[in-house]
Amino acid sequence: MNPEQEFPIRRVIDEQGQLVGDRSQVSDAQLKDFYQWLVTLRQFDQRAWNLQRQGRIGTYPPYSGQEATQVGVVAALSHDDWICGSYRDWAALAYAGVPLHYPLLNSMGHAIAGHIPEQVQALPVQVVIAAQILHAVGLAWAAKLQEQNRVAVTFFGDGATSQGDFHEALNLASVMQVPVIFVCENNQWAISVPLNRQMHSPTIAQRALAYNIEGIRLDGNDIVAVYQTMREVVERVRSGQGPVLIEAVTYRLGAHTTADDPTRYRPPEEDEQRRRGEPLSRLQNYLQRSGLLSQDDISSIDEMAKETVDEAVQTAEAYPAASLAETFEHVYGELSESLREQRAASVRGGAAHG
Ligand SMILES: Cc1ncc(C[n+]2csc(CCOP(=O)(O)OP(=O)(O)O)c2C)c(N)n1
Ligand SMILES: [Mg+2]
Repeated sequence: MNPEQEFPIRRVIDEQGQLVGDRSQVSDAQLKDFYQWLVTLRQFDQRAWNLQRQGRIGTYPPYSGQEATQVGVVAALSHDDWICGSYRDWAALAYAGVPLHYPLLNSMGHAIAGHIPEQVQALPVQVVIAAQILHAVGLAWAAKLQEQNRVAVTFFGDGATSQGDFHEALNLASVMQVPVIFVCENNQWAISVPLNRQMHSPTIAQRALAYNIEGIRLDGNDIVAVYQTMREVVERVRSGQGPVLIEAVTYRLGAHTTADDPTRYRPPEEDEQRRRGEPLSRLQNYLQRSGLLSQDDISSIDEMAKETVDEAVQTAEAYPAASLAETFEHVYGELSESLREQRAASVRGGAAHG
């Protein structure tokens, strides 16, 4: 078997922004809406990075480069479907309806960032690598037992596929035939560990074979490929045809988090080459080539995005500073003696971040 041939990368718009496939399942209006989202999310992510550098928020994990996968996947879901992601999936949550300022609150130490608004069917972001994959299987299984017409989607990284939780989740989902879609955001790196040191198999999609479920590999920087594939997959999974594993091949443009410096471990030539496929300029090139976006449109969308991001920052910064005592809430029903002592000490010590 040649896995790269068995699991070819699905692509509709290439790196230069040229149409190389069928885009009949996505309207011009939908594409322009995606573009606005991608611009806003990219600006937000860059602003969050700057805020951390200015000491206004704590550690932040940027998602730049992965917006097309996150937005394209969520766009194909219904409001009732579950979303279970990691710390890098705030773009997916924003598109699903979580207010844009939530990741800022999260990086400022506010527990409220873990409280997903009622109208959004999502779990709080998960930091324990791969844990959310099992949670998604549980939610999907529950939906099946309760005969709800819902699917669950879980996002996770390439590194997460080395965890036992990933394999347990795929096995259980396959045995119970639950309506879950596994979306691996293969951004090529697990902090400083490259993909080829993480696994010997050339693709992640081929792992579906071991569990006898469908595996699909697609260009995660091509929002049209992501959205159209997801629409097809959601329909099949919802109709009870079992789980699907999607490998979205993408790239983390920035650092792992604001605490990381990728220039210490990424070869510059490879970095340069991978960057060329990034999702925002690709979509912009395609829209411009097709006459769907003018220079004026680009400027006004940039301006609107800036206002939206400014507002999000103002909203987050209007919260009173988080107290370190909040750290002790929402984890244990009852605190142990030593945690009670730590909480008392933290209250004497002052605010959470600075
Ligand atoms: C169970 C567990 N082990 C280790 C870590 C430390 N850790 C945080 S992020 C990360 C790498 C994850 O890489 P990947 O799954 O590719 O996701 P990405 O950060 O690239 O989105 C590791 C090992 C953790 N958070 N949880
Ligand atoms: Mg990764």
